[in-house]
Amino acid sequence: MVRRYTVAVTQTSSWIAIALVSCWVGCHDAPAQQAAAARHTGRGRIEALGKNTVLIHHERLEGIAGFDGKIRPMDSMTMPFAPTEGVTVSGLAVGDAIQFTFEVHYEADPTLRLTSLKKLPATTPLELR
Ligand SMILES: [Cu+2]
Repeated sequence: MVRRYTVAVTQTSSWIAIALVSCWVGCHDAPAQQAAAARHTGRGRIEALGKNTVLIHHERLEGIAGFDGKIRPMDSMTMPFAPTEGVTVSGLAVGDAIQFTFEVHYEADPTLRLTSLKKLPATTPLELR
């Protein structure tokens, strides 16, 4: 009787442990994916225009979620972005100053997706490093 009780408690503990681990993994995935889909705004200069890519030398960006879900700034650098449906690069050229919005999707390809592109006046001062 005592032995049967012990077995039952042990099994229950195992199920609770499995449930806790599942929750821990699940709870840690959820915020990272939410942060990944966040929309950001940046400014920069077009370095290259490809069929499915816009290479942008961007200014420092604030509040970008990393792979680990942690929010931190991203220094000025050059990165490739993929324009999403409806975002056109016609009328834009290499060297143009632009303002753009984008989303980061670590779980999918392409990771960096341009959701809007706007040409800025050529005289716009940009802080590029
Ligand atoms: Cu970057």
